[in-house]
Amino acid sequence: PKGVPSRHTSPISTTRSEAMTEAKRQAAEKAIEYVEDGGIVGVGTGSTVAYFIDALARIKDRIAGTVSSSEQSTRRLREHGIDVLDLNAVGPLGLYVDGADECDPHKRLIKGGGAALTREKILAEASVRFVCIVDPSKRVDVLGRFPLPVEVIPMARSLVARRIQALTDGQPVWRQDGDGRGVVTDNGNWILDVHNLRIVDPVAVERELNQIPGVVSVGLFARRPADVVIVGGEPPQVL
Ligand code: ABF
Repeated sequence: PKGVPSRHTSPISTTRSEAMTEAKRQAAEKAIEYVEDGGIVGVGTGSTVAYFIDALARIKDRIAGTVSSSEQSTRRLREHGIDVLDLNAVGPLGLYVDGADECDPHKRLIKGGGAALTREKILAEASVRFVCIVDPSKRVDVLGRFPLPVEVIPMARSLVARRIQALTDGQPVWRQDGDGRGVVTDNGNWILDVHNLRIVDPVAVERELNQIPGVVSVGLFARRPADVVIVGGEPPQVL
């Protein structure tokens, strides 16, 4: 009957989250084009990267292995029978693929929503080409609406929080789980999420916060931004 949407309703009727999920998958699939035969692929963390890992599994015989940014990604890679190697054994990476929480027009990122920022930043530093895969909701003009994750040595949590309040307009909040315990990273550290920042100079803020004793890493990828940003969609947009 006219006007009554059938079961196969048009894309317009999908919910926003379904559209974002589809966009994550589209971006992840597009990133496979950057995988070189015989290469070792750096693999990030998060739900968008999970789609990339699943796509990588289809071509795992074409690569020499991966280096992982988290125990979470390592588990998923190994479930697919994909080799996970030690960064110290492989040297520079030709390609690193990872998600982000926010991406500005200069390909500078906020990352760390998945608590894996430190190893992600190590792999980004080790890679020749960092390809960031995002859904459209991650694109912003100015970084900071997403609270900026900062990994800290547990004993220094309060000191670092005070220094951040002195240095910025931000409000640092200790990331805790449902039981009120601090979320512990793969490196055994805690995380402060800094709210209410408007980061117009991400390189300067990254440098300033990195200096504070007790800070392990800052979830700003600005000194070393992404090289390529793939935004999911039909077709995916390559920036
Ligand atoms: C990881 O994945 C984090 O750095 C980033 O916060 C998160 C993005 O999550 P998702 O892809 O699930 O949106 O890279």
